[in-house]
Amino acid sequence: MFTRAIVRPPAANFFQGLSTTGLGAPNYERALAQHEAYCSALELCGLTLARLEADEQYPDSCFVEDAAVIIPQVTPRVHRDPEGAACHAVLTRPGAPSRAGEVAGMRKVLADFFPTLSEIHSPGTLDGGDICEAGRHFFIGVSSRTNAAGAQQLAELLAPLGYTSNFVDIRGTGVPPVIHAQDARATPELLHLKSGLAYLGDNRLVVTDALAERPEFAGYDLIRVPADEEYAANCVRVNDHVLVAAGHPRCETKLSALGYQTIALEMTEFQKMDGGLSCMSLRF
Ligand code: CIR
Repeated sequence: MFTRAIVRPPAANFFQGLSTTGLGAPNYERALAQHEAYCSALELCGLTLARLEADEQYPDSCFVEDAAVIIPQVTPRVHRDPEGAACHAVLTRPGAPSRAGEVAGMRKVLADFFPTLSEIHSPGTLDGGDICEAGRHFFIGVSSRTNAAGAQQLAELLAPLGYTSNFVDIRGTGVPPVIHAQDARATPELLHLKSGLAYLGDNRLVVTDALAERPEFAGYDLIRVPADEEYAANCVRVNDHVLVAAGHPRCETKLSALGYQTIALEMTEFQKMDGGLSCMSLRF
């Protein structure tokens, strides 16, 4: 069970963030409204939010997930939160130079919750969006943002905490080189591993077609998102609910049919900036 989440709204210069989608500039007012609805959904799922101030210095800083990785406790030797959430936190070293400075702000916030923080060091780079926890196992995406050194450092932090891990190289992996009406992207490559993958618990992974055949995911029950609903692969299980991007009805229907209570959230403005549901919060 998650009890908390850290969130940060987009700043007025959100449109200056990184984007490969070719979907145009985000509308700021609409982005704020979508972010607020996202926060309300997390609260509905039972989470207490730490709401950070918008930060104009870093136009991508609303994507808080990329600056840290939270590792739930599986052994008794890590910190136990007074409210019962027990985790270990790792500060990342984002692969995009324009985002490197986001970690300093995250360090301050996480210090309120975690007495000690681990971190990824040079030459490693790692974005939280490449890290997919699946029970006692972590999939670590190697991407244009997360390099082999960063992936290796995280694997070495995970092992003594009781987690296995493996690397999933997603460079060159993505949607087929066609422009879908809804999910137009200027590049066929997945930005992050979780752009195409989500773990729902119960040995279930939500995957795009591009990842479905990968040997790393053999042995899991795969929920394949329809080819024209690829963006919805980045859904998030939060306690008794699954957050899913609105406008992907077949994916939502598949999840409902499996018994999940879905909450559909408008994400159009964040999608324009390559962001998905998971990257807008750090949950623990
Ligand atoms: C970036 O390119 O870094 C941002 N515009 C989007 C980051 C999205 N984060 C994520 O998927 N974890």
